[in-house]
Amino acid sequence: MTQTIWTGRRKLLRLSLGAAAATLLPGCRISENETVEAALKRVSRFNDAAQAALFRPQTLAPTFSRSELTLPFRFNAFYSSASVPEIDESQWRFKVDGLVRKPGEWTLKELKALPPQTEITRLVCIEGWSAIGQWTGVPLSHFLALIGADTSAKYVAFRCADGYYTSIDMASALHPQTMLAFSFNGQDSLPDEFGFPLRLRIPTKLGFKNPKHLTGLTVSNEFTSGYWEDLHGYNWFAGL
Ligand SMILES: Nc1nc2c(c(=O)[nH]1)N[C@H]1C(S)=C(S)[C@@H](COP(=O)(O)O)O[C@H]1N2
Ligand SMILES: [Mo]
Repeated sequence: MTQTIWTGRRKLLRLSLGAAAATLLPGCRISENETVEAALKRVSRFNDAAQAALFRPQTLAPTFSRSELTLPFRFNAFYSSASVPEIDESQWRFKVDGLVRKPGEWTLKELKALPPQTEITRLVCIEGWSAIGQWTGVPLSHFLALIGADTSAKYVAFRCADGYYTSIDMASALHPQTMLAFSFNGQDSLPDEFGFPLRLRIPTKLGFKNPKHLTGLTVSNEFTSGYWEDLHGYNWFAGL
């Protein structure tokens, strides 16, 4: 649950809150009936709340110029690049449900017809590497407005064609740089390995919060976690 120590006030504050969670929270003593794992999960959820409280909705992640693009870009998934799903665009739909006034399905063509935004940002993987890329897509805040999402709901959860899943807090979903990306480095579409046909691009969070090959989203007040969060106990908020 402890974050890497970076420079910057927010990061240090976050670290100290994490430490406070471990040592000072009255309810944080591990009882005989609780496994260490369950206790750590509880501390990590406290850390989620601390990060959410410290999140500044208008503070932008750094952006870069075309000359700074990482070429070739780096692939990562819970499988090798040989096993990347091949998705047939004619069959693919993006399904939206949950606390939205207009649940339904979107084709890639419909999504690409929405006013796009382009950003060159850094994707930071928890495994210790980062890469700079250019993504184009529809700002998630705009898309949520279009589907009549209840933006007072707590979470937006995403599901993917390869079984991957994760969810994010609403404040991060509404951040101006958060987008449903459908193109990469100026190409017409996302390359297969980088998430065709649609991925979440959220430069204020770690790479594993950027699901590829999206098939749908759910707006909800119920907490659902994510693939790596469930499997390896990665911190759910995962802010940068
Ligand atoms: N559908 C899906 N999305 C995913 C993953 C995955 O395995 N499946 N891996 C995540 C991880 S851990 C990272 S670091 C980034 C990597 O994205 P990239 O291949 O564009 O570098 O995708 C994220 N999104
Ligand atoms: Mo990652």
